[in-house]
Order: sequence, then structure tokens, then C-alpha cells
Amino acid sequence: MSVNVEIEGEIAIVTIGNPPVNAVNRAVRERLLALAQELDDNPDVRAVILTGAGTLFVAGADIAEFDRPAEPPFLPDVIARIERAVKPWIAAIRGAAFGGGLELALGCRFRVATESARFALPEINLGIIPGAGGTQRLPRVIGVADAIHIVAENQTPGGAEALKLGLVDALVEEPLLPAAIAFARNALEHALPSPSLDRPVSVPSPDVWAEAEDRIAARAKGAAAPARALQALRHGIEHGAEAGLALERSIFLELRATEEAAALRHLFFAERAALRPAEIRGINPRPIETVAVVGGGTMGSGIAAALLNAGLSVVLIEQDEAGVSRARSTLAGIFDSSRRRGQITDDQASERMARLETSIGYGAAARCDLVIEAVFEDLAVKRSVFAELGRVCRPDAVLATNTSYIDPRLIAEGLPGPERFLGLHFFSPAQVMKLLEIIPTPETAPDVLATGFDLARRLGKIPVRSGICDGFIGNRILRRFRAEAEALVCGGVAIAAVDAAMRGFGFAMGPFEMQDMAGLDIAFLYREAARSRGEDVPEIPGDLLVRAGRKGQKTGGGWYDYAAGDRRPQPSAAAERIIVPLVSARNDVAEEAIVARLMAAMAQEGQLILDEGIAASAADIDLVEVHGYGFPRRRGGPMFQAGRASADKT
Ligand code: T1G
Repeated sequence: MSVNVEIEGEIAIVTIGNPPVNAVNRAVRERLLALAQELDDNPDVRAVILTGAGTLFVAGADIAEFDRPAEPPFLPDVIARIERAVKPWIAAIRGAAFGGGLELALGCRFRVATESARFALPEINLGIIPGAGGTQRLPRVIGVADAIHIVAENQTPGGAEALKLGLVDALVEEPLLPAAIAFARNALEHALPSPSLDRPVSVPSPDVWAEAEDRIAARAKGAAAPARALQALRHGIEHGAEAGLALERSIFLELRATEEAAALRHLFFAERAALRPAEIRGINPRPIETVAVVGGGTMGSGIAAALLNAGLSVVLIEQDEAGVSRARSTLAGIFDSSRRRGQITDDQASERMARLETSIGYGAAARCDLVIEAVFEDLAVKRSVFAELGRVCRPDAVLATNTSYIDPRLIAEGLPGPERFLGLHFFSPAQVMKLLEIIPTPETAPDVLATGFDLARRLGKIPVRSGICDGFIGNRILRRFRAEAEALVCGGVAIAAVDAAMRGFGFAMGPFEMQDMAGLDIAFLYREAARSRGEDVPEIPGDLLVRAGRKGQKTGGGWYDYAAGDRRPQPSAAAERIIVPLVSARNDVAEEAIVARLMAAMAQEGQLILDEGIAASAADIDLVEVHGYGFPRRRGGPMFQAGRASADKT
């Protein structure tokens, strides 16, 4: 870590160098505090430029410090000292000025930035709020309404927008420092603006607060931090900056100690570690520019959309014109929906479709760097596809199956060049879901595995390597989760009580609502297949329901009844009658006990998955659950919960 100072003429240049992202840790805070005094005392210095080493300004406070008590000097005090310095400080910004980085810049008298600059207060994504004056200085620099979008709603303006907002005083071209020095020299010839905290701010009308509260509540999904960030901002506007700073700091320290904040920090680091697992470090992935997707159904089209969104060229292979036409129509619909939601422009939608080629037969796969098979989940069908691919594709082309539970070794049997084969298990809708389970076989080459991870990075997905077992990581835990939920029902707990408990914990829907939506018959057929193999698979209520024709929403009823065209689940007397042979007398169990029971089941299965080496870490299992199965992010994942639970027991 370094905070270097060099003096050019009468301008001091302070550069924060703390790789990889110039995070502000205690050493940086100490150095900045000392420098504020040193440079005030230096008669040769008239102004100070503060910048970050490398391609960004400062990513924020060092998140790794949050698992231990805050240590002085505290960032708010460092920023206040800079703000009150005799010599004006000017922040010179390229790349990210996030969190404490933006707060440092707000403590400076001026901010100059290049187009590449990006500004954010992403603390709410970590379950906390800005803790170093961001909720108080930002509204006094850009106004309350604009500040609320950044403080509590994750808005991340770039350089040009920041200039429009008044967040930066000048947009400059690279090289940044000479431009910042010229700006500083010019600024010294004029009266200085007031420090950010002293600037007047107009108090908005009550409906501005009310609209913001409604917007934030609508998107919070149970997370506490966004509303608290708004509370701190508002308090300072209504009671003065000092009162605002005091409340901000108090809320920051309170939230910093919560389970939610610890869970979100856990996932923050887990997501980054997942992209760079030790086993592929230093191994170059194979270059991938053109990808063939075999099968244009829901999964195949979703995978093709994800690839096109990432800028890759796609050849979508179907078996006939009808298949091609269906796939094209699905993809056009996906991009049209993204366009309507403002996620992409018309041109971007057209450009994506222009990078799509469709083909009948396997010939076009011959020029592809990667082929992803996404056909019907049947071993014989998959094997026939790879027999063709083995014949047509380049020997160095990576070949991947999107299977969700078939042993990839069986699929690759007899494939020439098995070292180039692996499983890439996408989750539907593949253009949305971030999880990608990467399943190497024992023969998969290290650079092919590295190619899978690199593809995940390019697609903006979270990759998790899974060993080979029934259901890999996610579907195996899902099966255990569902079995435990059904065991609760067999024990007399009401179906709706189990779902309500899991919704209260933060899931979008409970296990039975989820089964009705996905269809009970998929898992039923899976159990029946196991039974036909002679495995001892006890009857469970779901079997009785499917045998009675209750497969879920698609048949108008499963665990619940559904009125025509209405997806809202209604308690079903019919379902209760059908499952009664397997259900003991009614047993009202508290919501916490239901949650604890289901969490324990997931964590127990997760521990087995760890012990068997199927997953590389408990954090990976949490990533699978959060990014593939709707586990509430603010709860961190079943392994985090278990670790938390065991910590509570000690
Ligand atoms: N603290 C510690 N480590 C960090 C970090 C941070 N703030 N940000 C990133 N890293 C690590 C990350 O774990 C990874 O480590 C490496 O840097 C590269 O990260 C007082 C309290 C800046 C946009 O939330 O958004 O300030 O895996 O892969 O894709 O009010 O990092 O290499 O070992 O993400 O180029 C608020 C979080 C903190 C910003 C760069 N700030 N970071 O993206 O790199 S709280 C944030 C990011 C705060 C104040 C409050 C991104 C980035 P490793 P990366 P990237």
C-alpha cells in the first residue's frame, strides 16, 4: 500500500496506491490525515490534487475490515480534515469513485474527472449505508432528488452525467494529472467555493420524500439499508448537516454489525473468488468468438441470447425449418422484451440478431470454437448429438453439454478428444439467471475448464465448479430441500404454513408453490425411474398428487388449486384428501422452526457435497443457492446460515 506525494510547482499530488482497487484501509486513512496537516504546513504548496493509482480512483473503504471493529482514524474524520484544509484539495478521477472513494472526493473542494469516471455509493448492496458523509455532502453538491437516486437506489453516473449533475466541476481528457494541475492553477486565481458540507440545500416538498420512500420500499425485497440511507439523508436536510452526519454514522455502525451485512459481504467476496478459482490460475483459456448452440428450445435460445448479449457470434443449430423459425422467434422475443424494458436499444437488438446465424444440420459447427448442446434431457439423444459433433467439429473446439443431471461421462462416452468436453449447466432463463455450474469430467483438460470459467466471466455469470453426482450441487440440494418440506407436511404441518415460512424468510415463493409452478411430474418421473432401478424411494405426498393427475399449475392444481387463468395458489381440499394417507394429525409448528428445519436440511446436504469434494467450498454452495435457486441474497446462503447458526450456539 502506498500514498505517494509529489510536488509540481506549487501543486501537491497525492496518489493512493493500494492494489487492486485502492481500497481505503486504516493505513491509507492514517497517511491522508497526516498529509492534510503536512501540506497545510508546507509553504510551497498552494493546492493538493488527490487521485488513485492505476485505472481507478478509489473503490471505497476496505470491505475486509468490516468483520472487525472499526479502527481510528475513522474515514469521516479524515474527510472532514481534508475538507477544512487551508490548501484546497481537488479530486482527479478516472474509473471508479465508489463508496468511501466518492465520499473522499466530496470532501475535496473540487472534482475533475475523465469520461471513464464512474460514481456510486453501493454501500446498500453490502447491507450498510454510506458511513463517511456521503448522505450529507452529496445532496448539498447535486441537490436532494438526484442524491437520493445515488445514495439509496444504486444509480451510478459516469463522467459526462456527473458533470451535468454538478458532481464534477470539469470533464477533462487524459492525461488526467496535467489537466487537473491546470484546473487547480486556474481555480487558485478565483474565489474558492464553499466546502460541500456548508453549501445551501433546498428542502424538497414532502411528496419528493414520499415518492422516494415508495420507490425504495417497492424494490427493497426486505433489505433494510436503502430506507435507512434515505432516513439519514433526510435527517440532515431537515435538522442540519451535523445532525445528519451523526445519524448517518450511527446507522452505518448499527447496520455494519447485522447478519444481513455479514451475509452480503460474504457473497461479495465469494462472487469474486468464484471467477478466479485456484485450479485454473495461470492457465490460458482457449479463444472463443463463435459458438454453436445445438437445440433452439427454451434453454438453447436462452443460452444463445446470453452469448449474443455478451458480443459473441452464434450459430444456432436445429433439425428443421420449423425448429429454426421457432428459435428465431424466441430470440427476437427475448431481445424485444429487453428493448421494451429499456435494457437495450433498438440498434443493439438488431445488432444481436445480426450476429445470429441459424443452420439445419451440424455442418456449421465445423468453424465454431465452442459448441453447447442444449437438446432434450435424454442420454441417447445427447449421445447422438456428440457423435455428430465429434465427426464435424475442429479437434480443438470445446464441446459442452447443458445437461442438468445426466452424468457427463456417459454423454461423452466414445467422443474423440474427450479432453475438450465438459458440462456447462445453465439455468433457465439462461439470458437472466447468473449461475453456471461447470462440470468437468476426469478427462477435461485444464485449459478447457479455464475456458468454461472465462466464458462465464464474459457472460456476466457466476461460475461454480461441480463434481459429478446426482443433480450436481443445486438440484441435489433442491431435492433434499423438497423432501424435507414434504416430511414436514407428512408430520402434519400445513402446506401453506411451510410456504409462508419460507416466504417470510425471504424466498419469492415457498417449496410447494414452486413445485406447482415448475410441475410435480418432473421430480415424480425421477423418483419412479429410481424405483424401477430397484432403489428404495419411499412414497411421498407428491407421488399421490401426480398419480391423481395433479401436476401443478399446468393441470389446474397440484399442492394448491388454481382458478382458470389465475396463478394465485388456493388451499386445496382435494389435495389434502389425496395426501391424507401419508399425513399424520395436524401439527402447528412455528415459522422459525420450519425455517430452521429446512435450512438444516440444505446445510446437511451441502456438508455432504463438501465432504465428497463435489463443491470446492461452502461459499460456492451459497453462490449456487443464491444465483440459481432464489435463496434470499440478504441471508447469505444455507452454508452461511449454518455457520451463523453454529456461531450463535457457541
Ligand atoms: N474492499 C476490499 N476489496 C475490494 C473492494 C473493497 N471495497 N472492492 C473490490 N475489492 C477486491 C475484490 O474482492 C477483488 O479481490 C478485487 O478487489 C477486484 O475486484 C465508508 C463503508 C471497484 C467496480 O462496494 O464494485 O466504502 O478477488 O473483481 O471487476 O461509506 O470491485 O482479486 O482477491 O470487483 O475491476 C463500497 C466494491 C465499500 C465497491 C472494480 N464500495 N467494488 O471491479 O474488480 S463500503 C464498494 C466494486 C464503503 C464508506 C463505505 C468493484 C469495482 P480478489 P473486482 P473489477
